[in-house]
Amino acid sequence: MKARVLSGIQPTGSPHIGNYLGALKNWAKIQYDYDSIYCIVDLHAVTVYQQPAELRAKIEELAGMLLAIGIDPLHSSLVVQSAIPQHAELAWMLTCVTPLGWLERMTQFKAKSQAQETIGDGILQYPVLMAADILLYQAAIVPVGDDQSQHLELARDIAQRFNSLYGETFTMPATHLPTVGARIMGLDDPQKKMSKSETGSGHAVSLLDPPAVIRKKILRATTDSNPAVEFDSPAGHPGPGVRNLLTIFQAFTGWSDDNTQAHFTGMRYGDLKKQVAEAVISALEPIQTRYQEIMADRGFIARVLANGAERITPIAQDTVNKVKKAMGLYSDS
Ligand code: AQP
Repeated sequence: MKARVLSGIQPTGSPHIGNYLGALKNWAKIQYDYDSIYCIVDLHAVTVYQQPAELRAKIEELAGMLLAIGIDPLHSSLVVQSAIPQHAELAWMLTCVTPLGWLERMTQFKAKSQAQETIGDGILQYPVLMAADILLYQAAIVPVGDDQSQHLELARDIAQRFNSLYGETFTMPATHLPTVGARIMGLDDPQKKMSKSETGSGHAVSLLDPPAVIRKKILRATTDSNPAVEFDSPAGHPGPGVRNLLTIFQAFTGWSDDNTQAHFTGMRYGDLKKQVAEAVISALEPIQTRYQEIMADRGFIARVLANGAERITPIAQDTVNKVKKAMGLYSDS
């Protein structure tokens, strides 16, 4: 039997090259080697207010995008989190075994709670729901970007705590990061990770940006005062902005470190940016074409999501039954 993979993406904003290089590209790559479940995590999205009609539209668009980047519904189950009530059910049971201090320590919680005046309980509970997503399917491998590493550690801690309180119930999930591109930084600020919720127009390259917009965003990317690319210089070059551009280039082209260094050493930043932009444009072009084709058949997307949910609901129910039994909760199954 193949090991199970699970990962998720929020239907917020517009998916960007950070999402693609950190997670989605890996999803498509490993789907044939594992029993794969990919989830549009709309319950996570509503931890921050979402305009309802917009959220509804984004769920379908994101499903279209996941198919366009190569998720194959004959091999992977593509589902929407809220269509499978067992996610929320298990999240509650896991909440009850999770110490509050573990959640308050999460970097994402600290950052998000500082940014808002009133903070919803959902932001605090976010990683417990994520643990439920993973443990519900007894996933062994979770391909994510590096920003999710801390949440994955917490999912393992929660699983361990549950197992030690109530007996072996959950598979321990391992984090799977890409070798290049695990953390793509914002083009406007290379100290911040590229994120869908950042609204600055020069922050992220969306997977649907037309070539002219991609060129403009990358040509304006923040670099440093050096005129040209240097590696391992005493002054600390390449700086974070240039390093980010080189990472984007390598992740899209698959070039090795040696080839990249040999090719770019001494190149002026303007020329580096032009080459990075062209690499991004040519990688995104086939994805954008497929996306337009897929979005012309909304019935197909609905069928893929319904089939995915039908295929994996028995696995989710089986875990919930086990958990209820282990905890002594009432269950007639
Ligand atoms: N910058 C990134 N570099 C590499 N991987 C990334 N991921 C996200 N940003 C980067 C990975 O993409 C998957 C989906 O994550 P998400 O839906 O949480 O995306 P986001 O862009 O982080 O979305 P938001 O809405 O803007 O969230 P916040 O506000 O939390 O940043 C994950 O595997 C993630 O690791």
